[in-house]
Amino acid sequence: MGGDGFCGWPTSLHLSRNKMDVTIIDNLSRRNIDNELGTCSLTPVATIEERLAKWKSISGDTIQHFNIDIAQEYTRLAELIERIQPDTIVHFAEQRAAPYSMMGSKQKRYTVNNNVNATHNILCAIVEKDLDIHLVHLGTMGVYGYNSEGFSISEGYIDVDVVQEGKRSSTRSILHPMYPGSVYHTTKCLDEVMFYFYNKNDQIRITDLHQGIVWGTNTKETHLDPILINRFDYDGMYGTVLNRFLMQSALGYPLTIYGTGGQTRAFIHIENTIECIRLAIENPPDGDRVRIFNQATETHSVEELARFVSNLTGAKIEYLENPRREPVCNDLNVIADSLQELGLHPICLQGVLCEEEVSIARKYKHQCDVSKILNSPPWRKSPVQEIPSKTRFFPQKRTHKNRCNK
Ligand code: NAD
Ligand code: USQ
Repeated sequence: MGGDGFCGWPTSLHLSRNKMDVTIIDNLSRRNIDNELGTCSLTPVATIEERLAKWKSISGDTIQHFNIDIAQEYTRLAELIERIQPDTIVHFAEQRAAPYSMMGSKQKRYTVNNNVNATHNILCAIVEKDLDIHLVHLGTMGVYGYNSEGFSISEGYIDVDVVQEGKRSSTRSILHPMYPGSVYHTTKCLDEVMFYFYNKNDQIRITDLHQGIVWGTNTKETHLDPILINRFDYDGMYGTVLNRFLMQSALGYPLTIYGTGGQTRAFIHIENTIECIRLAIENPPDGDRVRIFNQATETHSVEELARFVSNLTGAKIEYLENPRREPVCNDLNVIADSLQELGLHPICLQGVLCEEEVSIARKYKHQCDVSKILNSPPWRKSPVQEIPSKTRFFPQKRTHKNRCNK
């Protein structure tokens, strides 16, 4: 579901190359949102028909595409799932831009209706058709909020002692508290609650991948032909921070730090994204509870990234008023061991990979509409206030093993 998008397209090719039969369901809404916003990918994205025909001619493998709005067309979705009876459904099909979800009430309502119904319709169809399907969902690190407050963010669950009337009960494992920072991130929290219920009630086997910010463009498979090239979003709605900085340096545009740049986030390269999804499919859970993996390989502050890119390319840095409501800085330590235990080989921030991105951006810079670089909406109508960060420090429990370049 969502196999025409930035993560879904290279994953579809990677799974197909790894001898899996892949079917894409995608209503091409991401392409339509580009039309609505007057934006487009920096790289020239071929039509889905051209993409799939090229893949067949190169690999000999057929990937079928069905244009179904999975949030609105429940019957078509359920019938197709029944017909195909897949072992696994990988679910990317949601509106994924936090800024777009904060544009106005139309986009807020679209994001909630689309994302919540998409996820619920898949769950409902699996139950109605009585199929044993492993659902792999692309969730986000943003469900946790980004402040680890001296602890490391665990993979989905935390152990708590409940104290009532002065008495401490036994330890319980509960879902990590949720602190979404946008309407989009809120829908990912709602997804988590639906997964919890359908796993408990119907024993659906679910893996929820809490993914950090994805960077990079091409993968081994999308490199095979220009028609297979992946999207490169650079605009202020869908472009994510590191890819934006790399594109900005290619254009000679200053690197746009919002606020202080003290916001720390988790990151993962697109090659690692597709590897993680394959590993999750090849190693399905038993279904005792929803399996949650943190899908990230490193953490960096926005300012660190800007300095890294600036040192590499000579780009200037500009500090802008932050359109978002977020703390001026935060401390983020993440546990992300499970996917490495399954065999993930982390790809961390490296000059050579960044230079590859810059050269893609240079090649296609004529496609850039500079007026779309700073089109992010403010999170609130009233002037944005900077939220002070919390300065509570606890002893560190575990350090982030995957952290590099920090
Ligand atoms: P994307 O917007 O490029 O791709 C999503 C795809 O889903 C699009 O092709 C879109 O047309 C399709 N889609 C959306 N709603 C649909 C519907 N109702 N019916 C059918 N198809 C629909 O996004 P992406 O960057 O590929 O992200 C994929 C998933 O990974 C999202 O769920 C996102 O929340 C998650 N994620 C992305 C990132 C990132 O940095 N890109 C990071 C963490 C998590
Ligand atoms: N930022 C800048 N300058 C920019 C763009 C962004 O300083 O030009 C800052 C933002 O203020 C924010 C940080 O960079 O503090 C990250 O912003 P982003 O746009 O790169 O990422 P975000 O909005 O968090 O969303 C992206 C994906 C989303 C995914 C999420 C993972 O679009 O689908 O869920 O990353 S995570 O951040 O871990 O929640």
